[in-house]
Amino acid sequence: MHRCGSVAIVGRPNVGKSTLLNRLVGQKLSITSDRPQTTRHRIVGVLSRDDAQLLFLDSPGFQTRVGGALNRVLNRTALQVAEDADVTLLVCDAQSWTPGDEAFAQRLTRSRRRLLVLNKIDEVPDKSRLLPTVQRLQGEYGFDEIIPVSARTGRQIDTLIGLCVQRLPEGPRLFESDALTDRSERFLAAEMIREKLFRQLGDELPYQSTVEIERFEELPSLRRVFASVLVERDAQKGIVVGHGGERIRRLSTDARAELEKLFGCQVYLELFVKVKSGWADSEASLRAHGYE
Ligand SMILES: Nc1nc2c(ncn2[C@@H]2O[C@H](COP(=O)(O)OP(=O)(O)OP(=O)(O)O)[C@@H](O)[C@H]2O)c(=O)[nH]1
Ligand SMILES: [Mg+2]
Repeated sequence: MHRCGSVAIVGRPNVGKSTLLNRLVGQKLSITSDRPQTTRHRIVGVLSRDDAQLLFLDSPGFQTRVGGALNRVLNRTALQVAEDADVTLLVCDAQSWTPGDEAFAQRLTRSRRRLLVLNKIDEVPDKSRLLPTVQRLQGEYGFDEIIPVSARTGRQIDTLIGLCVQRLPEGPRLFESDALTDRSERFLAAEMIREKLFRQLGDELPYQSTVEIERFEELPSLRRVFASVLVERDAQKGIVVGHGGERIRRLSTDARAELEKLFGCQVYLELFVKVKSGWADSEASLRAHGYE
């Protein structure tokens, strides 16, 4: 028998959803950082085994603290991912169940086969401390299963995969068995550059900064990538460029290394910084920039 289906990975920002996706498929596909809402798009990670094909769906962190069009679109994507999937993994931080987790869990009533994933157990020295939380949440929300894992170390990841497989419908695979994702190299390139931007600039970076690929050339053993970092105001341009261009050079070097690993070939990368204000102010404009 062969099973195939989708597994949504949802939860509030920063709990480790994207790190978990990467661990589940064994390949860095989705970008990660300490900044909330690092993930902005639904992204599929494919795991093919002899008995099953799992389509893991990473999603933006759900939060109601920040307003605006971008946040609205991100929250909608998160809810949609959770509703459409065969199995839903609600991820939280094993250290604490917060009002943010609570708010999101209450909106998941329509999702099928909900499992609660307590992530980051590598940070919990005394695992027995988790027990009361597990019992309370089980009682309140009736999760199918509650499973503690560490996306960082890989602890319990195989068990989690097993629990997902059991819950998938029977069916043939939907992707080739060597496929990794539904996203193009061009999309992944923009994402990896955005990851370096988020990681290196941290709180200095305005919420709405993004990366756009201007040109992407695929040659036999080389990719040529021309990309722009979009910022809202002139003053922010300087922050990204850095003193004597030092920052943007480092961004470019780090992003290029990441892309060479991902594509398995040489990458030529040219990065620019552009001021484009208001691109994230309306849902129409967000759609034009690839947001669903
Ligand atoms: N110690 C520890 N840290 C983790 C683990 N998983 C993720 N992290 C860290 O938690 C931070 C957030 O991880 P992400 O995977 O980007 O979290 P996310 O839920 O995808 O965040 P958003 O996309 O912003 O919603 C990063 O600094 C990760 O390295 C884990 O199992 N253990
Ligand atoms: Mg993420």
